[in-house]
Amino acid sequence: MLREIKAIFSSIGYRVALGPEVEDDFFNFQALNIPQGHPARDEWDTFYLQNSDLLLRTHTSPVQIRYMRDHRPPIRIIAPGPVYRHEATDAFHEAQLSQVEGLAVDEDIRLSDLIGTIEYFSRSMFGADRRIRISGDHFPFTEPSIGAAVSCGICAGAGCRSCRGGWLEIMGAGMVHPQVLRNGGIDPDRYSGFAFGMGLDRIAMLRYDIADIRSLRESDVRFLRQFG
Ligand code: 2U9
Repeated sequence: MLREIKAIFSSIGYRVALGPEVEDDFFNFQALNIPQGHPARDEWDTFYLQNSDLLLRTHTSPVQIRYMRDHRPPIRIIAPGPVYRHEATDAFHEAQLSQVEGLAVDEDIRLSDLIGTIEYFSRSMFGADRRIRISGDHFPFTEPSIGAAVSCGICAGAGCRSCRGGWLEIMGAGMVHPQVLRNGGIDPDRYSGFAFGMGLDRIAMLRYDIADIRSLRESDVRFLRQFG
């Protein structure tokens, strides 16, 4: 999955950026408009290292904060890697998951650029016959924030047993909040940017019709054989 996602984004000028899995409070939370004591922290509960300011990152966004501090725009990067959540395991959730986030910062970047990028990604990943649906959402680090869904490959958006409403959520995204740009050392009066995030497991589940996320890590040969 990651190899394909990298190929799709590298075809439109993105580079891969990596960073530490053990992060500090500033890069994982504060720089992303999630101050200490803010209720938004409940959504990204994680594992904390004792007697320190360190934690297991809950998203790869800190990689992009670090990248902005080290590079001048134009910026086009994807940041893949493992992230962690303090979460009970079920058919859709695991305490460790793989994420891919993306960031583009330049002069005159706007929401239509983000939507075009999502459409290009979705057509490349799921096929040119699939449509995308954009809706409003909320994240502390983007304003405005959106959710993107792809039309169901089985019923083409009409609604069926496998998708329920006809649409399957593929990612969250939005325009980078001006304060988050500032936290990355970038002047929001000159530059703007968009960011997006997706769970690799979820993309794999949609692409290969996998019903239970745990199948991806069980190493059951009966499951693995379908991938050749
Ligand atoms: C910077 C600024 C903004 C990244 C974003 C999302 C929306 C999002 C989730 C999708 C499924 C995580 O794996 S998931 O649970 N992500 O909805 N992520 S915008 O925003 C950024 C990143 C970096 C500097």
